Amino acid sequence: MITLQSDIDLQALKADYDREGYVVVRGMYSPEEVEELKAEFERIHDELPEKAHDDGIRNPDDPLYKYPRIVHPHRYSNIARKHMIHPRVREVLHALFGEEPVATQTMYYFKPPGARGQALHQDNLYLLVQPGTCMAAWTAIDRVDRENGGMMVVPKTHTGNLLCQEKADENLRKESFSHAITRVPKGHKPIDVPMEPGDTLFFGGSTIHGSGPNRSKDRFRRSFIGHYAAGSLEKISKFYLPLVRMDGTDCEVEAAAGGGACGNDWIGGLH
Ligand SMILES: O=C(O)CCC(=O)C(=O)O
Repeated sequence: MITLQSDIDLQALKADYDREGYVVVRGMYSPEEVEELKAEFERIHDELPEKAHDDGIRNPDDPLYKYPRIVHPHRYSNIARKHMIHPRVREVLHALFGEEPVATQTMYYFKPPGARGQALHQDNLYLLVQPGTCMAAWTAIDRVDRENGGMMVVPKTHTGNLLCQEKADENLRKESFSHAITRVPKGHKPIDVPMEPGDTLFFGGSTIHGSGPNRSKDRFRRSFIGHYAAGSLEKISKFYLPLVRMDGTDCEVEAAAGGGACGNDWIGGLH
């Protein structure tokens, strides 16, 4: 049982999420918290190059070679862990899941000018949360919009199945570092989600989402991302274990076969 203490209208938020499959909470993280995250990930980038996630990028001229994404920083950074289990994030997730959540993953994307985006996909294809699905809390560290590769979501896809992905062709690979794409179902359309620093976008594990390239000359598109599941989950892909309860303690559930880091090739998902 958690005590609700924020000014967020959780009922309205849940109604929006249930209808659209995503919802944005403005000012979820304070300017000081955003600065703390930014500084911590600059430190990790500068001092702990071994923590870079290997997306197979070997071209030194690729902006993502210089600024690879960071995966699972909550396993060694107290600051990442603290913000993963942020009390306001917990409140919102509790309302959206209808029960106490658990944290499954953190990531940080620097996405410098010129960097490729991540093709449209559904997260639970990788996390394999069962029963139910996962939920992302995607927080803007910079102002994000279409120019610098802000997030896109496809509304009303959250109640759909996990769809087979297609292998990305050469053209798509120029725009996306991930090598597979989920095609937008008939009658649906991706929309941009412009955000200010500290805003958090919540979206479900079936909600189709992704981002285009950062076409700006000089604007990073940094983001801190947490993935979560309802606390009553029974299985998740092994890559995400151990999970973290919202009081900061680790917990284990059964490992589901397959899955892996979002954006990595997952052969089981490629048809
Ligand atoms: O930040 C992005 O461009 C994509 C992030 C994403 O797809 C995710 O967090 O699941």
